[in-house]
Amino acid sequence: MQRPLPLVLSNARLATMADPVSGPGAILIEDGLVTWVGAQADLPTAHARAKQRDMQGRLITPAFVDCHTHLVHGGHRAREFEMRLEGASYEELARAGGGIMSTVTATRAASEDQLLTTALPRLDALLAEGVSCMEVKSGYGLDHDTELTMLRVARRLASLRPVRIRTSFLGAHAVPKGVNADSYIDEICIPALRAAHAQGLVDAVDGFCENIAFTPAQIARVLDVAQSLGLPVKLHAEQLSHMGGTALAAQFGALSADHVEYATEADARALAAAGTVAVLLPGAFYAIRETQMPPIKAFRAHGVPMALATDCNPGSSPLTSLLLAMNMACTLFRLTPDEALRGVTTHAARALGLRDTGAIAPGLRADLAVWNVETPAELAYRIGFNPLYQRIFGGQPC
Ligand code: DI6
Ligand code: FE
Repeated sequence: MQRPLPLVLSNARLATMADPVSGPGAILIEDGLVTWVGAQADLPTAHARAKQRDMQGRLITPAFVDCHTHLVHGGHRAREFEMRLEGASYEELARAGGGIMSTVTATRAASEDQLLTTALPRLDALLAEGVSCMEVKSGYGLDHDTELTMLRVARRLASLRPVRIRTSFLGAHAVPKGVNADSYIDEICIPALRAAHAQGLVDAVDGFCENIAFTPAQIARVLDVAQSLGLPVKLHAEQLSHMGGTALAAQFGALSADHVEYATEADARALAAAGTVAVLLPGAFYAIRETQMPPIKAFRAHGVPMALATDCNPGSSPLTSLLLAMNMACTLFRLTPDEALRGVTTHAARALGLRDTGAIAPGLRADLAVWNVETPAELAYRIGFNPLYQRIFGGQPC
């Protein structure tokens, strides 16, 4: 195969998330990687003859990373949306057998191809906003075969679109009806995890530590197995109540603790010490009309990196826009637009354990987003408007 020629993106504004570049900037791309970035005037003359594309002053950021999604699932829950508007709470619906379990029924009933076909428009919506990499969880199968099917579908998405997919096994998402939670963990969840791992389907292991799902002790059994398999872990922690999931995540050196509305100052300290990212999911906060704010000030004070994601799922966050998640994080959680941008780039990559993306720097993948905006803050400021000019994936404009 012919090697693509080196490409220079010139005359751009740059939000690198690494070394700042002021004034018109340039990026040199070779073999899918960024090999030089800096002020236009400093571009080494050796590269001045490479193919140039004038960005006409547009803003270039790292491509976005959506580090928490349940993109693959059967059906929808519009009826539950109506019931919540009539006064039912998310927790009440879950306890009455709706919620996650209703999506489990729909996911089990769908074929592998149907799951793929219905996930694609959601994926396309994210790509249209400059996403280059995303995480996709299982967790709506809760049986051996359907959990593996979901992960296979997630892998197949990356062969159909220019995107990187990281999978998380979320067998410990809900307790199936009529099953004892401990038996479910030992007899279904852990064997399914081992089988999925043996088939190369798992990049990380997740769990839902919550009063409507699993206790820290039950989740710890799954995380022990993950560790023995050499897999990184992450957790849905402190979303609806304080259960100790954040401390557990820190204890396991998790990549991330996600939701964390009910996390405390002590939890923030533990995350900081463990180097665990706090993933904020303002779409879920908004959709279930949560009022408990994640402890943003404590995260800042203790230097906990904050990522932002869509939590795209059919129940608590039917959201397929990272731009809107950024706006919500600023308006609802009082993040600064800079924090929001870092949250969908550098910190999101870190929440997935990826070191080769999430910033624009020599040696990193040339996964970039080119925007028709003047300043980075404009990305978080608009509501429901997509200013993407072009997405660049592994050096290829697409
Ligand atoms: N927390 C969430 O927000 C999603 N899963 C979880 O553990 C929601 C899942 C759903 O409602 O279908
Ligand atoms: Fe989630």
